[in-house]
Amino acid sequence: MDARLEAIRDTVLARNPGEAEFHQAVTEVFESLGPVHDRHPEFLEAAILERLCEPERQIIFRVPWTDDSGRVQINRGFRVEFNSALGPYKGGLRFHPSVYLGIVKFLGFEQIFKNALTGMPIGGGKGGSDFDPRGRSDAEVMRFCQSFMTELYRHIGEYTDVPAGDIGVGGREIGYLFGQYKRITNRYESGVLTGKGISWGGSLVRPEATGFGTVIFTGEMLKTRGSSFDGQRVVVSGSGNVAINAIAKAQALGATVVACSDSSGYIVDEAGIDVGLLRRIKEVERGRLKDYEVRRPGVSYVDGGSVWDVDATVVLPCATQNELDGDAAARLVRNGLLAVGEGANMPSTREAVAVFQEAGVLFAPGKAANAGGVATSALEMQQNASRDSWSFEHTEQRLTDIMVGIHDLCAQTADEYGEPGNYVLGANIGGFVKVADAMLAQGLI
Ligand code: NDP
Ligand code: 2IT
Repeated sequence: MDARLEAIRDTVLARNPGEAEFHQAVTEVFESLGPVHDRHPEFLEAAILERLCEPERQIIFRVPWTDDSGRVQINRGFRVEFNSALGPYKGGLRFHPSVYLGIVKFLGFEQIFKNALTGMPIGGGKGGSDFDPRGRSDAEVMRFCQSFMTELYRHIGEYTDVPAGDIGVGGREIGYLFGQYKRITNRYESGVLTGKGISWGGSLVRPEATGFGTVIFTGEMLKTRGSSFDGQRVVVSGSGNVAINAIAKAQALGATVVACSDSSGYIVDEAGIDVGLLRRIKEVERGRLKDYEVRRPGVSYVDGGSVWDVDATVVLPCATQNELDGDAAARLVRNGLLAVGEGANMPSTREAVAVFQEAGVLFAPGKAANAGGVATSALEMQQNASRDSWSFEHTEQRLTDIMVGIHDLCAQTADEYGEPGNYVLGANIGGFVKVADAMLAQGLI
């Protein structure tokens, strides 16, 4: 890392002790930014990096609620409003027992650059709670969401901060959150949340957008090597919103997705995953992946273990951070891997990224490859602002154009900085320059 940036990075780490994921995300971005600071010494003089690493506002709050047996439960809520140089804070809410400030800050930090790459007018933010929705009834989830929003409402708004979903937060949770916001504020303010239901202000394609976008971006990378998804053998991790829609799109483009996972294990379905069945189990029944094996002959379910033990030419990690390490990367490379598209945020460890890049594998970092979700959230905000709703075809075309645009920006930026094919460098510099320019123009913010 550039020595000037390393000194700033070390200060950031010391000021934010115990936040391992935030440290990792900052380090990974700083590793790309030396050459930009050679060209733009004004960014250093204006302390852009120091400012970028300090969130504009961090909110931590108590979320008390009552479970179905009448017992009082207490969770912790977070919203980190990281950067508003390009637009209102924008980013999802994650409900998962692992959530703490370091996770929310890593996600919020990544979101700044991701949102900049989309070219849409959105700043970066993220939030969530250590609430675990697994095994909770709809009524419990509703009471939790109502309590969460009873504090959050005063910090958000269509021009201020616009949350959406992430792990553990989908259409059901956004519905409960929106209902409570409307009730407290007495405003039908559609643009305050995205990922809404289609009959009450949501956008077509938003549920599919992250997974579809990841496949579109990865397809553009494959095209640079004269290849495509057609005929690829694909492994996807996770079996949630992003994973399911990535599987659907990859197979629509002619690939065979042979495996996917949840936190308990993985399935191998050599015939290609039956997306209809997977959707029914995960989205309708809220079941586990193990249920898939019972319903489809010839499928094997592996309890525990790593889905990265299954060979593939393309892998799409779509579960969570640091789920693919250096050893798994080396194994995949030995067995003929061509490309990686990160649907999740920071799923590959820094060691894994190094293995992929050294082997010449096409590697799309999450902040570029999974930006289709937030980009379509921005399209949802556009439809809300104009009280309009667009067709599936029109919205999907907009998503495709945005993903191709992000791919080309990353590729061109990598070329411009003398590292053709380095999408990590392209994404980090491409996103950073937009935010840094806006911060310079807006004075000391
Ligand atoms: P979901 O909650 O719909 O699905 C998450 C999936 O990942 C589940 O299969 C879950 O398994 C698995 N998973 C979660 N945590 C772990 C863990 N600690 N270890 C192993 N598996 C785990 O979330 P999404 O699909 O929305 O999100 C997946 C990833 O994509 C996240 O990294 C998220 O930040 C990122 N992302 C999401 C966007 C969106 O629009 N939703 C946009 C951009 C990125 P289990 O059910 O067993 O917990
Ligand atoms: O990580 C992400 O980009 C998301 N979870 C989606 C955020 C959004 O505001 O749609």
